[in-house]
Amino acid sequence: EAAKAALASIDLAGYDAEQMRLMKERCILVDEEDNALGAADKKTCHLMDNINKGLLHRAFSVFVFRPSDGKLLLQQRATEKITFPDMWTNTCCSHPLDDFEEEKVEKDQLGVKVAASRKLDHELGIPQSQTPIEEFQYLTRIHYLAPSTGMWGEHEVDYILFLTADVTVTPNPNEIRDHKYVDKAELQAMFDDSSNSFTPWFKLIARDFLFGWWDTLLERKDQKGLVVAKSL
Ligand code: DMA
Ligand code: MN
Repeated sequence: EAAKAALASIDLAGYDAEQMRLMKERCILVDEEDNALGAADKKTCHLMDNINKGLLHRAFSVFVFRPSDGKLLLQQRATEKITFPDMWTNTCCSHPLDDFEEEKVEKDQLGVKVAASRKLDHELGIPQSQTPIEEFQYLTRIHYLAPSTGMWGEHEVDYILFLTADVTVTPNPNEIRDHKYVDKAELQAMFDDSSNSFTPWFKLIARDFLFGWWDTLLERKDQKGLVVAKSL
């Protein structure tokens, strides 16, 4: 693994072609208060050399819950992913892009919600008709930094979004290796099994927020399904 990482650092051609193509996407650069500062390509944003100099970008982490039983949809990242391959994580993460005007809108966190709907379709094949923008619930933002392997890492202001919806999953194998629904106890059992690896942001969000919110989510079950209070 160390040899692979060392080789990767001198040979970008060793990466998956589709994932390298996606490195040309343009992320939104922000300061620590999440003020937009401009844009830079995804590759530039995810190199530890630049992160160590303070480069920070905007991202989202979406958590999809099934209305019937409140279970959370997890994904295992594909081996092809350049950052954090093969790790289990929340339903979907990515970045609102500077490439799309509507993903730059900050009012009501519209930009990240539009990006979340786009990426739930791209990664999990969930039709966008099943993820209406107005159904996403914004919880909070977290600022975090985490190195991956080799020269890569994350440094983001990450918007946490919840969506309670029945969704049809058709995985994109270039993005995800596996997926499953878990309740709180099943997720805890996965964390306790040392053969599983998890993304650093998912561990952080689970520990600091998710386990607490999950109870509130279940208490608020009504005829429409599970609803998260705006005030959480
Ligand atoms: C990036 O996720 C966003 C967070 C919150 C870590 P990602 O690496 O899955 O992005 P993408 O799917 O665009 O490669
Ligand atoms: Mn990122």
